[in-house]
Amino acid sequence: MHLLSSAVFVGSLTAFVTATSVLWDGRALFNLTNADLNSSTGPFLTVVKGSENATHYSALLGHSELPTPLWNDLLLLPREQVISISIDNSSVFVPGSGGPQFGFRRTEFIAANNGDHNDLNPILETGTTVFHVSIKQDPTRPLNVSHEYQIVFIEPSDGSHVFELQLGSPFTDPTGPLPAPGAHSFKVRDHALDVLFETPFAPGAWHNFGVQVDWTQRTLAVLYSAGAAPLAVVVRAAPNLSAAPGAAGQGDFHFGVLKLPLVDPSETAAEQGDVVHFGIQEGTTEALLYSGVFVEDAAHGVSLGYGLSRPAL
Ligand SMILES: *[C@@H]1O[C@H](CO)[C@@H](O)[C@H](O)[C@H]1NC(C)=O
Ligand SMILES: *[C@@H]1O[C@H](CO)[C@@H](O)[C@H](O)[C@H]1NC(C)=O
Ligand SMILES: *[C@@H]1O[C@H](CO)[C@@H](O)[C@H](O)[C@H]1NC(C)=O
Ligand SMILES: *[C@@H]1O[C@H](CO)[C@@H](O)[C@H](O)[C@H]1NC(C)=O
Ligand SMILES: *[C@@H]1O[C@H](CO)[C@@H](O)[C@H](O)[C@H]1NC(C)=O
Ligand SMILES: CC(=O)N[C@H]1CO[C@H](CO)[C@@H](O)[C@@H]1O
Repeated sequence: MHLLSSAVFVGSLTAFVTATSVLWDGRALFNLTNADLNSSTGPFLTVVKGSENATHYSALLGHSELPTPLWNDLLLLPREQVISISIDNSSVFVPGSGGPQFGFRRTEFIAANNGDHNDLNPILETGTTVFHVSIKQDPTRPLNVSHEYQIVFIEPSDGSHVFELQLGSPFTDPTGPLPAPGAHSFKVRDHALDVLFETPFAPGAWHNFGVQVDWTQRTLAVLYSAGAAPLAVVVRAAPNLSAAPGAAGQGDFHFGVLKLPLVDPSETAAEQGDVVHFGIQEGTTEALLYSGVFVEDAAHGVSLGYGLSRPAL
């Protein structure tokens, strides 16, 4: 196996091999079905989407696509299905209040146990926990990096994000030159929207992220690797003190495709500042591929892939 000869592997020999503690597992086993997605049975609440059923916007890809290799079983065989999550012009979410979100196009999965996220969130968001996710391009349905995409985030009820993974050109009012510098890169942003880590979204490869949240000290740390390499630390624990402590800082763990609009010069100044309800959307069909989504308790180590782990950061 080529890993044995890689410098990354040699560098991680100081890591220890141990069983870590998975708090919620969103790696879609082969017995999870598209019907389960429709009904939010299993690990995903699938309500953040447009008016069509969940299977219009998402699919479990069975054996047709290989997941990130980091979490394959000991025989190197995949133990999870890739999930495709897409948006089109019908992807207008209507929340419980506030009216249809015509500014956004969005499809997101939320971590849950058979639809129950409220009981799960305090378990995932206490102590020090690590949010793992791997992302790959869907070459047939590319994103439009002239827009901003928020693709992974934890959202407390105030609508802020404890951290987020972002792609594309950050929304600005007025619109700046497009695409913005770094539009083709993933950005891991903290609660204050400062960029902690940036790396290019190269086609054809899985991009593997682990974001460690210390919910008590309110810090963030980031691990990353591309392709088959085990995770490596790219950001040591950095303060994230604008995030609220305690229950007010806890919220749903989302992953998917949330596309922001561009400012529409024909709309009023107030409308131009209201990204949720106004602005320009082309209505194109776009998608991302996900695998390796799970949350673990860092008290038992941070998983790096291939059964390796390291102490919390
Ligand atoms: C899928 O398989 C796992 C592991 O064997 C099991 O725990 C789970 O209950 C199964 N899910 C369904 C929906 O059958
Ligand atoms: C999900 O719902 C859609 C719309 O009702 C339906 O066409 C599709 O067959 C459902 N998929 C499964 C696997 O049940
Ligand atoms: C989604 O699926 C449910 C259950 O199968 C069905 O009652 C409903 O009409 C479907 N909605 C759409 C928009 O297809
Ligand atoms: C996309 O949806 C919006 C809102 O429903 C609608 O106003 C617009 O005409 C649609 N665009 C296309 C290209 O279908
Ligand atoms: C991408 O977005 C820009 C800005 O709105 C738009 O001009 C362009 O036509 C879009 N490209 C596609 C393929 O939709
Ligand atoms: C990296 C970093 O320090 N990020 C932010 C975390 O929260 C503090 C307090 O609000 C901000 O000032 C930092 O910029």
